[in-house]
Amino acid sequence: MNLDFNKAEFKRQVLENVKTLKRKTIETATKQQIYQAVVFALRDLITDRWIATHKTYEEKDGKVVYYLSMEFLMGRALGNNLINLMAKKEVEEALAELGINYNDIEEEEPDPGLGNGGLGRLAACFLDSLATLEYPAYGCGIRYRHGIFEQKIVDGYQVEQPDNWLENGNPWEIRRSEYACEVKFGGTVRVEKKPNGEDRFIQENCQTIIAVPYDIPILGYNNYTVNTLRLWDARAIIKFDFKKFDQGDYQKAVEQQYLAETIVEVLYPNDNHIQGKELRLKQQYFFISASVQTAVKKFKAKHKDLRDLPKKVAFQLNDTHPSMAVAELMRILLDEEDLSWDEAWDITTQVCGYTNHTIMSEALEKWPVELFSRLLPRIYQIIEEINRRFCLELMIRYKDDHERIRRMAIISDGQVKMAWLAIVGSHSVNGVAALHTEILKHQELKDFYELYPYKFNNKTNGITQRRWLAKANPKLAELITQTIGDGWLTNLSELQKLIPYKEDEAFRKRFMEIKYENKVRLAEYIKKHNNIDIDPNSIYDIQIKRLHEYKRQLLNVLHIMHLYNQLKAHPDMEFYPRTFIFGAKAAPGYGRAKMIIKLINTVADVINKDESINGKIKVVFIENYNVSSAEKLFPAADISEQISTASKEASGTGNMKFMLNGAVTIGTLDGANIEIKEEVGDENIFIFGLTADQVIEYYRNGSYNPWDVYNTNQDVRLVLTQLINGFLCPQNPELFREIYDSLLNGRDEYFILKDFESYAQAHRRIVEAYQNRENWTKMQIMNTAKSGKFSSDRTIKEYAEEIWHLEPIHVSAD
Ligand code: T68
Repeated sequence: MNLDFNKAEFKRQVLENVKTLKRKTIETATKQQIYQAVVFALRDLITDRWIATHKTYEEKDGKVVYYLSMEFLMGRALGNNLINLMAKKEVEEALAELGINYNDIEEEEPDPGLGNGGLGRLAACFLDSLATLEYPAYGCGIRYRHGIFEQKIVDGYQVEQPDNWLENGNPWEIRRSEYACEVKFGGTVRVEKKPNGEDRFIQENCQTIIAVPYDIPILGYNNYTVNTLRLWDARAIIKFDFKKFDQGDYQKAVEQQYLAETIVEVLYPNDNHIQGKELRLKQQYFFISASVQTAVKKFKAKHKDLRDLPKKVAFQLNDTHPSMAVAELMRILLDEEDLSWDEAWDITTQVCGYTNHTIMSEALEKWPVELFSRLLPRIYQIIEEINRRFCLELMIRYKDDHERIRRMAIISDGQVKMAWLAIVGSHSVNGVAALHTEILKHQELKDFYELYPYKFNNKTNGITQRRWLAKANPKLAELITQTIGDGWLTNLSELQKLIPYKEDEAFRKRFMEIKYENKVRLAEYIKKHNNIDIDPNSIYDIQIKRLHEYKRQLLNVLHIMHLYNQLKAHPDMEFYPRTFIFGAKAAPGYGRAKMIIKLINTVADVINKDESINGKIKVVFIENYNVSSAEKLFPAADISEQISTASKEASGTGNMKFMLNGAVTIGTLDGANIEIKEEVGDENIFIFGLTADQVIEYYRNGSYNPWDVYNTNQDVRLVLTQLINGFLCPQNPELFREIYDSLLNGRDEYFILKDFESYAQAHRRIVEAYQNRENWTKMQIMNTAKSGKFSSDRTIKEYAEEIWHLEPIHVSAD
C-alpha cells in the first residue's frame, strides 16, 4: 500500500489526461491513449520523487556510479513501476472503477528492446537493484530508434522486421535539450604548447554532432529513490547562412541532419559476436563522449580539483563496447583540463572498472587502425600513447619476451584491441560467474592476470526478484508473502525460510496448483499465438535464450527427434507427456543459427501433426521471444534447459529466473549453473556432459572425433540420418545438410554428439523424478528457496562495496 497514492486524484488525472493530451473521453479513447494517460498520471507522483532524489544527491554530494552500456533491455515499465511504487492494486482498482481492465492497458506498452540478450538485461536488473538499494547511479546508453528486430516465423523461417517502439512516443521519457552536448568526429589534430610546457592537442575541421539526452526514471522498490537512465539521441547542427541560403544549402543541411541521425538508428542485433562496422564505432564514441563529458561537467559544478574525481565518480564498462571511456576521459583531462599525463592516467584508472561477459573469440572487439584513426584521430593518438607507455612497462618487466609483449600490446597487427584497453585503463576487471572468472584468469586473460593479479575479481550475476517473481509470477509471490512475509522482496535470502514448508502438505499443494495455473496461462498464450494445443499436465521443458551454436539448441532438438523415434518404434512404451518450448532470436547474419530455427519448426511440424503419438510430445517455438513473453514463460516451466558447451556460457541469467520460479535445471557444469548446483544441492538439479576442463583439453589436443559417436551410437546415427534423408522435409531432403556437416565433417565444435548420451540419460532421470509428484514439488520448492544468492541486489552490493566504493544515500519522503 502506497501512502502517497491517492486513488480519487489518480482517476481524476487519467480523465484529465485523456482530454488534454488526446482530446478524447474515457469512453472514446483507444487503449493506447488510455495507457498514455495512465503513465502521465503516474509521472506526477514519480517526478516529485525524482526531483527529491536529485536534490538529496546534490546536498549529500556522495559518490555516483555511471553504468555505461550499449544495451539496456528494460522490458515494459508500467507493471514494474507500479510494483516498485507499491501501487499496483490501487491502480488496478481505480481503472476498474473507470471501466478499464488493467491487463489490457499493460499490453499496450511497447516492449523496449534496446538490447540483445543477457548483457542488456543484466544492465536493466542492475538499475532496478541500484535504485532499490539507494545507490546514486546513472545508466548511460543510446536511444536507438529501433531496438532488437521483431521476429516473425514464416514457413518455419525467421523473418526480421524493424522494431518501432517509439511509434506512439514514449511517455516515460523526458527530453532534456538543456543538457545537450557536442561530439566530434574526424578532422585533424593540431599541436600547441600548454602553460606547463607539455603539448596541447586541438581537434579541427571535425564533424560535430549534437547528443541530446532523454531521461527515463528508474524507481526503487518501496523507497523514494528515483534514479535516471539517460539515453542519448543524435542531432545534426544545422547552421543556415540566410544570405547565401539557396536550394543547394538547404538540401545539404537536410542531408547532414539525416546522416547525423543514422548514428542512433538501430541496435546491432548480434549477441556474442562483433561485426566491426564503422557505424558501430561511431555509436560507441557518440554515447561515451556525451556521457563522460556530462559526468565531468557535473563534478566540476561542485568541485575544483579533478584529482578528486575518483572520490565522486565511478564508471563501470559493460563489456568492451564502452571502453573508449578510458581514452575519452584522458582526452578531457589532458586537452580540456590541462592535467599532466600521469595525473590524468591515475584518475582514469581509478574511475574505470571493466566487466567481461564472454570468452567467445568472435565477440572480442578489435578495430582496424585505419578506421579508428580516421574516425577518431585524437582518441587514437591517446590510445597510441597509452599503448606506448604500457609496452615500455612490459619491456622493463618481461625484457626480451617479445612474443608476450606483442600478445599484450593494445595496438598490434593493424588493430586496436578494446579488451586490452579496458584492462589496462581500469582498476578492476571482473568476470560474471566463478568459473568464468577462473577461465579469464588462467586462460583467456592469463597474461594480464600475471601482470595485474590485484585487478581481477568475480561478481556472479544476478536478477531482480521484483520483475522476475513479484511481477512475472504474482500468485507465487503472494503465496510466499503469506508464508514467510514480504522481506524477500528486498532480501532474497529470506526465501530459505520456505525450506521447512516443503514438508507442509497444504503449502506443497498450493505451490503445485500455482505452477499448474501458470502452465494453463502459458497454454492459452500458445493457443492464441501458435494455434497449438498443449497439455498443462505434460512436462513443460523450456529453452529460451538467444540462438547460438554454443548454447546448443541443436542438442535439444536432436534429442526431441530421438524421443519421437523411440515412441514411434515402441508405441506402447511408457511415456510421460512432454511439451518442449523454445524461444530464440538468431542474429540476422548468422545463417546456421537461422537454419537451426527452421529445424526446430520443421521437427515441431512433423511431431505435432502425427496423431499416432496421441500428443505425447509437443514442440512449440515462441515467436519474437522478448522480456514480455519471458515473463509468461519462466513461471510456467517445469524444466530449465541450460545446456551450453561447458566453458562457453560466461554466466547465464535465464537459469536464475527459472530457479527462482521453481523450475528444475537440466544443465552442464557451465557458468552460473555450477553455483546453482552448489546452492540447491546435487539432488535438486540434473547435471550432465563434459566439464569445462575436459572441453578445454579436447580443444588443446584435438582428439575428439564426432564420427566415433556416430559409429557407436545407433540413436545418434538415426537422428543424424533423418536430417538428410527426407524424413523431415521430403520435398527438400538436403535442407539440413549444412547442419549435418557441421556435426560430422565440421568436427562438432560444440560437442553436441559427445554430450548426447549423457544428456539423454539426464532426461530419463528427470522423467522418473517428475512422476513422484510430491518429491518433485519438494525439488521445485528447494529451487525457489535456495535462489537467494542470485538476486541482483547481492551482485550490486558487491560491485558497490568492492569496486565502486559507493555509499547508499537515503531519500526521505519530504
Ligand atoms: C552474455 N553476453 C553472456 N552479449 O553470454 C551470458 N555481445 O553468459 C551472461 O550471463 C550475460 O552476458 C550477462 O553477463 C551477452 O549477452 C551480448 O549480448 C553482446 C552484445 C553485443 C556484442 C557482443
